[in-house]
Amino acid sequence: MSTKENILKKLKEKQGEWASGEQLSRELGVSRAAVSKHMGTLRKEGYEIKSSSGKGYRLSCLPDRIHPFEIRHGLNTTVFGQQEIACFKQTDSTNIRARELAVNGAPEGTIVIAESQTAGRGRKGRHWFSPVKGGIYMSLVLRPQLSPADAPRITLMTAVALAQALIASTDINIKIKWPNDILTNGKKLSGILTEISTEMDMVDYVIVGVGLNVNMTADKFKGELEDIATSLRIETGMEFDRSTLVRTVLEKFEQTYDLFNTQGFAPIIDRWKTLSGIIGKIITIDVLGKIHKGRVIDVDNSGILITEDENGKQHRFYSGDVTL
Ligand code: BT5
Repeated sequence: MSTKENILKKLKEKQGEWASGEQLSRELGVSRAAVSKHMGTLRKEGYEIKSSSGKGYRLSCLPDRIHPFEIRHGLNTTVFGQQEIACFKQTDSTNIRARELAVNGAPEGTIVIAESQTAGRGRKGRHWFSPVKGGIYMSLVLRPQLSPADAPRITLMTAVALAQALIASTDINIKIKWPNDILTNGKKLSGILTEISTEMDMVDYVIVGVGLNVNMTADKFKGELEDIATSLRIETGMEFDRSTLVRTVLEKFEQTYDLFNTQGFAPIIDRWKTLSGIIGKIITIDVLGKIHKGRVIDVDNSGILITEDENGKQHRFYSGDVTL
């Protein structure tokens, strides 16, 4: 832990009470001037720290931004979030940043997070609305032992992890929509964008991008997203601490990924089916503008959606946009 992080830890342990500058400098083995400099840096990062010449320093408010220290504090993982957590105030797309890190050898578990994105991406070049302070825009670097054909499993696995994190954090009804949406009350709360890089016949790295609407109010979605998007705040009337949510998502992700690596895809797809409730439903699926209608009979072990049309003929879909 750096001196700055140690100072923060000590301030937090005081739970809003004063910590004397002299004591901090003695306990951490640094000068009073160094303590004061680190307080300045923490303030710039959004921590509200009061100072008084007689009493020292007091942490009065945590930053309303996602901060690596806040994520790591109490994080119960061994890989995800334990490597670099690169935090941007603004970037084009966290998937692009994560890809750059992966190309340069970043290990599995590396995380990129942004407060806002100027070119947040969905599938097929679509846009992901990523306003400041409202959401979580996060990308994870994975290096799974996987053949490229099995890569769609990662999206379904992430959806299971994300759904479980939301179920653990809220009491709203959470549903997975094939292949990459998390819905509540029929509206989109979260989307997943999985991008892979292959080398020979194996996956080299996978970037899993997660966009989650957290504290946006309804007016933020005016326009084309009005009828299709929602946030945790809209659904619950409550504001959420985004660093805590990120921690829960990383913990559920690691548990699900470990299950996937040790027991294969079968337990994941079973959970996915329970959380999606899509089997047996009549759906329409739009594949590059071509519309199919049918009853879902299964999602197979590669994440492929299988439907049966009114003539009893089966169809297999690798991707597409589903409407129930
Ligand atoms: C997705 O694509 O749902 C994947 C979204 C992944 C976004 C994350 S954010 C972090 C990481 N960095 C990135 O650049 N991307 C990832 P798709 O299924 O194609 O859905 C896109 C569609 O969702 C859009 O065409 C809109 O209709 C809708 N949409 C856009 N922004 C939204 C939002 N904030 N909330 C709900 N729906 C949205």
